[in-house]
Amino acid sequence: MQAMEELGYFSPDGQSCSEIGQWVDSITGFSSEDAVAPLWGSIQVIGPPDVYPIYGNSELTWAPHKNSRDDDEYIQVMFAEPVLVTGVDVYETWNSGFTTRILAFDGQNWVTLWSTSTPVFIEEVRVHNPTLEVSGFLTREIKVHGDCRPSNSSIEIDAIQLRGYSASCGCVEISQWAQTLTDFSSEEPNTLWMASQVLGVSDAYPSSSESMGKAWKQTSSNLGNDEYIQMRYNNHVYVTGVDVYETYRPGSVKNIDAFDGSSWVTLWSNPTPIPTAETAQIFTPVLNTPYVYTNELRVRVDCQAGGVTDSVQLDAVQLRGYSCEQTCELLAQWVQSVADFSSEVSNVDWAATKVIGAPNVHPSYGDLSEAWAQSVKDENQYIQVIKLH
Ligand SMILES: [Ca+2]
Ligand SMILES: [Ca+2]
Repeated sequence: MQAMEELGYFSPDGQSCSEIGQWVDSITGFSSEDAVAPLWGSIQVIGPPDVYPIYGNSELTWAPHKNSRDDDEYIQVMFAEPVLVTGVDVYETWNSGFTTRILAFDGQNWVTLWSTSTPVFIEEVRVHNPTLEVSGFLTREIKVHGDCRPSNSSIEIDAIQLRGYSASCGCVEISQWAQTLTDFSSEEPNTLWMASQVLGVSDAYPSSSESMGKAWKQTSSNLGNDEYIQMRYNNHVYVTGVDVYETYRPGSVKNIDAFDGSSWVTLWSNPTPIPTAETAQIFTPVLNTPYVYTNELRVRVDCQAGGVTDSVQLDAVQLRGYSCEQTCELLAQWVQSVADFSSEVSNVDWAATKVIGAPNVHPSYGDLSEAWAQSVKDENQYIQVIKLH
């Protein structure tokens, strides 16, 4: 029997949460990189450490260009999943001690998690994981700044780990309907089938026969294999899902793309879609690339799918994900009840039930009856507790 259950964090719906660690997934920027990159290039920080715990000059690390070894070199990295950040580990493997700032992108701004004005020179490997000044907000992008002056030489980072709790632990997924059109390939001249019919809450599904005036339809005189509609939403989110309300020729969607602020990223694709026999469906594919931070989607459809040329009708497109503007909160809990214990002084004073709820002895120290104490003084005393969830 386990003596004591660890006090953990919980999501609003009671899901138990534990901290997860991720290695770098991709590079989004850097001040400079070595002249012989990819050796000593920025991509060398992708993935788990491959130099650490060895201390020494290695081409399997990122190093700034030798003509640019100044006081403010940086590397900017992306991780696969946004987390409620709790820690960052910088693997310094040559001329260590150089890290001056660690920042995280919160969806709108770069937030300083930690900084120092006094970098040092340490001639041994260092995993730099300082206590953060700010933590607990949603991020998947980190920037690490270093100063080459303490060693007056190259600085080298082998890997970077982002630690934190999954967004699902503290945040509530939000759903949104499209607000504005930003582009489309064609629309039926008849105003009842205009592209704008895809905006707003679904008003045709599950009917396919009543979509007129409620769904987007392409120009019937020129139906291509890559028709598209592009729309914007009110809130930026880390995408977790897209629901396409198809009300005629469902199964014709070939791509769902998201604009990440600089380029279009494919969330899901199927180059050869086959329309189904269904007359209407809500298409919710498992995304190949989730968590893109976006407020703009593009849905591409194949009007020649399955060897038949016909228009496709889309009623609405819902975007789901985690928003940085919402409140995300990790809940810690006090014990709700006691399931078992080895012994107690009495069932009143020093009872096992005294561990229930918030502390009422702490910060005092002493032999006080509002705490659990044992009647048997041996080497194997325990208490087993139950939390709210
Ligand atoms: Ca490396
Ligand atoms: Ca509609």
